[in-house]
Amino acid sequence: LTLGLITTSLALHAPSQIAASVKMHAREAGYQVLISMIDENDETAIQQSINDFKSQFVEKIVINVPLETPLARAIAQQNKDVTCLFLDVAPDSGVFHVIFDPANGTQESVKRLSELGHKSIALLPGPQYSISAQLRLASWLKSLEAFGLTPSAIIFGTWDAQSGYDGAQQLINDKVEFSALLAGNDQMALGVLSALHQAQIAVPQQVSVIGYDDSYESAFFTPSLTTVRLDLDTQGKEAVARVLAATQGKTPDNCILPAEFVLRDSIT
Ligand code: IPT
Repeated sequence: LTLGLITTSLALHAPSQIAASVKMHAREAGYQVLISMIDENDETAIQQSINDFKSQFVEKIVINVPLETPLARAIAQQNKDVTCLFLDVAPDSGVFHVIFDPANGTQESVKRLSELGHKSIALLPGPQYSISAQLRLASWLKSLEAFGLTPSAIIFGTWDAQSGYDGAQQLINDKVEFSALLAGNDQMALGVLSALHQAQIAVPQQVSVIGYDDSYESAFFTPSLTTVRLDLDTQGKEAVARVLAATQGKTPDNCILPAEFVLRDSIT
C-alpha cells in the first residue's frame, strides 16, 4: 500500500514539515510514502512524477506544489485514473484540496497593526509564482485598504531567510519609511530580524515584524515572532485521510483549515 507525495523544495521548512506529517499519518493507516521532489512549478515535472507513480501502481497522490487554477485543473483532468489531492491551490480552484484559508490570518495581522497605530507598513511577500504568496499579498492589500492604508513598499522574496534579509536591507538603503513589516513566511521574517538588528533598528520598539507559518523555531527568534499559524500536521493528517477515503468517482469534501494569528513579542 503506497501513497505518492509530489512536493516543492524540502529545503523549506513548511514543505518538509508537511512531508513529515504525511509520512507519519500514512504509516498509521498502513501506507508507505514515495516522495518526488520537483524543482519548480513546472507542468512537465509534475506529470512526469505522476507517470512514475502510476508505473509503480500508486493511485493516491498528494501534490504540494503551488499551482494556479488552470494548471491544477489540467492536471486533475489528465489524471482521472488516480486520485490527486492538492495542498497549494486557490480556494475556488475546483480541484480536490486540503488548504489553509489565505484571508483570516492575513486580515488579523493588518487589523492588529492598525489598532496599534501603524500607518507605514512594508510588505515582503513570497515569490510571485506561488499562488499562496499571491493570495496572502492580495489579502494584506485588501485589509490595508479597508483601514485606508497603502503599503510603503512591496518587495517579493523567495521564502528563504536570505531573501527576507535582502528585502529589509533594500528598504533601509532606499530610506523607505516603515514602522511595521509583514513577511511572507517566518523564514523571511528571520532574515528581516537579522538585517534590522545589524542596522541597529530595534524590534519591536522601532519596527514591528509579523511572519507567517509559525514554524517550530519561530517562538525562539529574538524577539519571539508574532506570526500566523498553519497547523501543518493537521493539513498532512487531513490530506492522508481524504486521499485514502476517495474512491473511483467519489471524493470526500474539500477542507479549508484556519490560519490563526499568534501574538508574541515582535510587535508593539
Ligand atoms: C507554504 C509556506 O507558507 C511557505 O513558507 C513556503 O514554505 C511555501 O509553502 C513553499 O511552497 S505552505 C503551503 C501549504 C501553502
